[in-house]
Amino acid sequence: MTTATMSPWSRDEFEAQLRSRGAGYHIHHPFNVKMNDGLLGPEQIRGWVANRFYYQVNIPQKDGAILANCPDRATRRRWVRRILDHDGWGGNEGGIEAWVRLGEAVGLKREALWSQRHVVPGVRFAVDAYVNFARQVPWQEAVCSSLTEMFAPKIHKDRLATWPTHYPWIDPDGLQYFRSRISLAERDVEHGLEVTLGHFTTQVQQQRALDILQFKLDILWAMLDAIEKAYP
Ligand code: AHQ
Repeated sequence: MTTATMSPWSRDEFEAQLRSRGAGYHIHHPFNVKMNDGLLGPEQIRGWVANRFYYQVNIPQKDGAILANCPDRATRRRWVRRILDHDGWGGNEGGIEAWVRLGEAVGLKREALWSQRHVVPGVRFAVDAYVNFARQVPWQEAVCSSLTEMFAPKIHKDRLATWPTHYPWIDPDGLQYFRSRISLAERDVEHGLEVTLGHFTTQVQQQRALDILQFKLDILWAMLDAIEKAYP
């Protein structure tokens, strides 16, 4: 039996298949395990924050690429919230500013983050691959790639639970970004799953969705590989 001749999974089974890929999520990366176990020093934490800032500031451009490729007004009305969540709007400073506050809490200057001088090549390549993917593929495929956030609430909760104990030198106010993402990730995943489960309906398409999710898992994993190597 080839994939082309197999019958597609039901929506529930397809979602279960997507969620099973959580085994490869960067929560399991040795660098993240060390982080949660309190085994990282200040330089390693600062290196991670400065490099992840490059990911954070690129998310709005990734989401803007999805909007640009999406002809459906109802989808765009929902998806646009992601840009505002990061860039902020009105009195809400947004997630990028919250990440700058995280940077200051771990001892990085605002200018050091925005200069991007700490960003290592492997992180830059992985993040740029994500933004370019979103620009070039059908918008539903880019939506599918955001589903690594199915596994994000746990990783944020782990940081909130472990950093105050393991890294008492970090001002707890700096952890606000992690607090803010838990409900936003859950909201985002609800929409992302709705699009993905509705769009990828044949077995071949469902396999494509799993391959897309694996591509994004590899992006997150490769970022930590590069950070781990740069900050031994
Ligand atoms: O802070 C994160 C974030 O805003 C997003 C947006 C989303 C996407 O569109 O791909 N993914 C994502 C993620 C964020 N934080 C990561 C972390 O480990 O703190 C997790 C990451 C994700 O799971 O994709």
